Amino acid sequence: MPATLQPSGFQNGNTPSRDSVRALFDLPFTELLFRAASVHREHFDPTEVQVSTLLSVKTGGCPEDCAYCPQAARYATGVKAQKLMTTEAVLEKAREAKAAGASRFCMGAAWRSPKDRDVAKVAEMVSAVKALGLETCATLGMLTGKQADALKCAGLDYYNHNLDTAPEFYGEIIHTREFQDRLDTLEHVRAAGMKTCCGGIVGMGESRDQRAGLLHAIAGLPTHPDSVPINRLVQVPGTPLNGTAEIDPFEFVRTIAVARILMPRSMVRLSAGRESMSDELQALCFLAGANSIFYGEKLLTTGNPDVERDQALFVRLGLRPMEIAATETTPTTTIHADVLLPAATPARAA
Ligand code: SAM
Ligand code: DTB
Ligand code: SF4
Repeated sequence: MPATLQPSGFQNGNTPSRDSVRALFDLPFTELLFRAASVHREHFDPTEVQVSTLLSVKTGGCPEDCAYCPQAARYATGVKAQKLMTTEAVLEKAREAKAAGASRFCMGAAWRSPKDRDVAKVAEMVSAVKALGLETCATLGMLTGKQADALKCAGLDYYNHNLDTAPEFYGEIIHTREFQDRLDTLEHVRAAGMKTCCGGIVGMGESRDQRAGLLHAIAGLPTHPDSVPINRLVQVPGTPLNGTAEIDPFEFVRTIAVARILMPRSMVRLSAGRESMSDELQALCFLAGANSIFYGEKLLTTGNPDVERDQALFVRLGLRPMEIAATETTPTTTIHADVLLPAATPARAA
């Protein structure tokens, strides 16, 4: 059976060629979706969606030039720079997220790379959030090996660092750090024993071949990332990518489906861009194998669907928030999905 026809997705160390990844993209839409949905069911309960909350703990003023990003200091986007939050202020937000039913709390900072003293402060936040019984995730830019070790010691479960786009398109989007720098940070995170969260952005004017190149690069990492966020570009006035032609929604769903097939055991996160997606498009993404979202009205600086809309969507689609696996946190702190939705919600419209 040719590689592209494997029914069970691809396992770690069995990365298909880039041509095979492209061939998956080129399948008839319904065929691709059927295969992705089948792979999804082999590894997950397709009615469960993991729910993370995101908080910008240090906003704006970033020296990098990522062409999509509202937080780059060089673009006039109206984002007001804010220094690193205090641990107490972060804890307050984490408590709210837990009460709203989130199982993972992700802290983002607009840094190229944190200073050691910044890492010490974030480490304190991580320990405090972890003590609430939440899984912890951070995205702080490039890390040295020692910084990764310090965060791991503090209890950081996941580190998010994206490849963002295909290696050959990368130079059109970011000039202030190399693709290889990203691979190096991911290596430090793996070596420290943390779980990796690594994905990218689509809708930046890349070709289908380049979307295949992004997923080929992510799936070809030494181990598949535990989480794979697929962001649809949020266009922000003032950034160079504002005004880019929007990606065809079916093409976006294809990207989710191919990610699911290539990385069958990873959490595939329907990440930035949901606010402007219809419920029908999101439903197709869940069918294609997405099983994680950011929940709450804000991402880092841009909008996300409001909580009521997401709750209604879960009810309409019969989806349930995934609980933290028993091994991920202390037994007394397992989050129950009922906080987010009424326990016996029927899978039909009200
Ligand atoms: N500064 C750190 C870094 O770049 O690694 C962490 C924060 S950065 C905002 C995290 C990720 O958010 C980026 O790698 C990118 O994939 C995503 N992102 C940023 N702006 C976005 C936008 N306008 N639309 C979609 N995704 C975006
Ligand atoms: C990721 O891949 N997407 C999230 C998270 N990792 C940190 C960030 C999305 C940011 C969208 C733009 C903003 O809100 O500033
Ligand atoms: Fe800075 Fe991260 Fe935004 Fe790039 S994506 S400009 S590194 S905050």
